[in-house]
Order: sequence, then structure tokens, then C-alpha cells
Amino acid sequence: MEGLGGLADPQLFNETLEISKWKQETLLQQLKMMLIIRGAEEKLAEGTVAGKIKCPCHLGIGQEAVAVGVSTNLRSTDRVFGAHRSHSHYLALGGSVEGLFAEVLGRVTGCSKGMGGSMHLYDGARGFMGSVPIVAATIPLAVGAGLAAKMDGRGDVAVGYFGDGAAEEGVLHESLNLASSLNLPVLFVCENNFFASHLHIGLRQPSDSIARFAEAHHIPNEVVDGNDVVAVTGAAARMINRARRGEGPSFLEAVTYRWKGHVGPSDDIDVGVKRNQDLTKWKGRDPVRRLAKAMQEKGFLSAERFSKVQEEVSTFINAAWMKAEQGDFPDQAALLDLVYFRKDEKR
Ligand SMILES: Cc1ncc(C[n+]2csc(CCOP(=O)(O)OP(=O)(O)O)c2C)c(N)n1
Repeated sequence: MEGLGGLADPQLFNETLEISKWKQETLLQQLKMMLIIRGAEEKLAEGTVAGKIKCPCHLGIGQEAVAVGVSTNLRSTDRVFGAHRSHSHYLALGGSVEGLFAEVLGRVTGCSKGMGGSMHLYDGARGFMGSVPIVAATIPLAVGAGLAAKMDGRGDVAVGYFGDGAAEEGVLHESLNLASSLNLPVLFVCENNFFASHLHIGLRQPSDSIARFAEAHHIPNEVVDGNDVVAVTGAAARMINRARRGEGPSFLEAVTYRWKGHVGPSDDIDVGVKRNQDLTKWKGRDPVRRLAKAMQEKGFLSAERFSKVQEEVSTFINAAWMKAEQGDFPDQAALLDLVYFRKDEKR
């Protein structure tokens, strides 16, 4: 069975990116956004180690290019659904960093009023419809949003992000079938990082490529280097434009790697499967460094300007953290307000 081939090899595809077709301004925005996502997740790792964060945080450090590449093509009326590792999906749409920090700290100023934590992020105004802990559970919701978008006829699309592990849930296959049969404007985005919790894909599936399931449902698909932000942006543009034109669903498999363990800040280099050598090699395919290097080589970004941008991002992240820590905890009496709703209750 055909698999990922060279894309699964961290020592291949670690060259400088081919950016000549892209606007300097777009690339700079993408670089900044990737730095913000990485900085925010590093802060979450620190906050966990310091014992300030009590909720589980699934960090996606190393995977930033996927959400940034996809989101570059989206508008606020599109509907985007994440999963358990979704800080990047929320932030890349413009979600508030302070809102994320306050949420994981359980403060009322959080993006879900401090009631949800890392796996229940929400920013409806920017089209982020939510992250949830249940693997694959948001994929059919994205299909439902795709059906709504089709009925509305305004050219909006729905996006469902999930990992390679979601392919082991039947609902992904049901969702692909329905989206294909009804020709819905849905972009399925699989972040294939090879792991589901602590199990490597080689121990779970007969092939390491997930796009084969799209093929089975006659859904156009592309498999790209998920650590190459311009490759992701280009593929997502083709797919989202198809959906906006009424040409139905697409499936993007972005091959990437998470630098941290399944949950929390540890590297998880020995979880039964040893990943220390792979991790070192995958850090060579760093999506942030590769974009910065390409921009520097093209003369789009001087070394001084890059340092300045890094400094600005770091100041911004630290300020957001300090502000988030000042937020109040929700009132205990409000604990059930957003969970249960009685029919006779006024809202
Ligand atoms: C339905 C369901 N089964 C199992 C779990 C436990 N679980 C949480 S994350 C995860 C692995 C998911 O792997 P993948 O979809 O590849 O995403 P990644 O963690 O690699 O980003 C599992 C098995 C769950 N949350 N929901």
C-alpha cells in the first residue's frame, strides 16, 4: 500500500522554503503568527511546570505551520472545528492569547469564561467553533456546518482539524462519505504527526498515510510537508477555493511532528516507543526556522528585524500572561450556568 514515502523522513524536506511566489507581507504575518503560537505554547509549558495550570494541555509545538497555512485562506464567516490539540487552530484565526491563557488558568476572562480549559476553546466571532477532548467528535460537526454553508449559499466553508488517530474512529469515515455524497464545502485537515497518544502509526495502521481514506470516498486530496507553511498555504488555497466555488470537499494531509509528549511539557522520548532520535531530526524540519531562513535569504527579513520581531512577540506573550493571571475566578454559584439549561430558565 502506498504510504508517505520521503515525507515521513525528517531528514528530507528540511530545505529552505520556496517563497518566490508569495508576498513579503503575508510571509511576515505568517512568521509572526507562528512565533506567537510557539511562544504561547512555551508559556503554557512553563505555567504547567510552575503548577499554575491545572487543566491538561496538549501542546502542538513543531506543528505551527499547519494552522497558519490553512487560516491564511479563511474568513470570519467560515466555521472551524478543532480537537484536543487546538491552541494553534484558535490562535491562527486571531483568537486572543490572553483569552487562551486566562482560560487554561480557569479565569472568568478566558475565551470560554474559565469553564472549559485548554480543550474547550471557543471564538465564535472569528469562526472558531470549538475544540473538544473526544477524538474525531468535531469532524461530523464540521460536515454539519458545511451543509449549513451550502444551504446559505454565501460561499463559506467548514474546516475540521484532526490527527492521524482520528482515522481509527468510524465517524471520520461516515463524515467523509456524507460530505462526498452531498458535495459539501468541507476541508478535512489531518495533522499526521505519527502518534496517537504514545502509539506510533506503524503499530496501528497498515499504511502511514491517512489520505487513502479520502481517496476511498472520492474526495480530492493532497499530502504535503506540514512543516512548510507555504506548501500548506498553497494546498489549502486550492481546496478552499474549490469549496467556495461549490465543487465539494477536499482532504489535506499535513505531515508534521509534535516536539512535546502527548500531553504536558515533557518530551516523551521513551514511552515504550523511543522517539529521541526522531525528535532531534524533526527539530531540523522546524517550520519557524525554515520560513525565517527563506525570508532572510530572499532579502525579505534582516537578522536585526527578525530579532526585533522575536523580542516583540516575547513581550506581547509575557504581558498577556500577566494580565491573564490577574483575572478573577468564576463565581462558584455560576458553575452549572453554562453546563445545564432548564427549559423554563430565562437566559
Ligand atoms: C473517543 C476517544 N478515544 C480516546 C481518547 C483518548 N485520546 C485522547 S487524544 C488521543 C490520541 C489522538 O491522536 P491523534 O488523533 O493522532 O491526535 P494527536 O494527539 O496526535 O494530535 C487519544 C487516544 C479520547 N479522548 N477520545
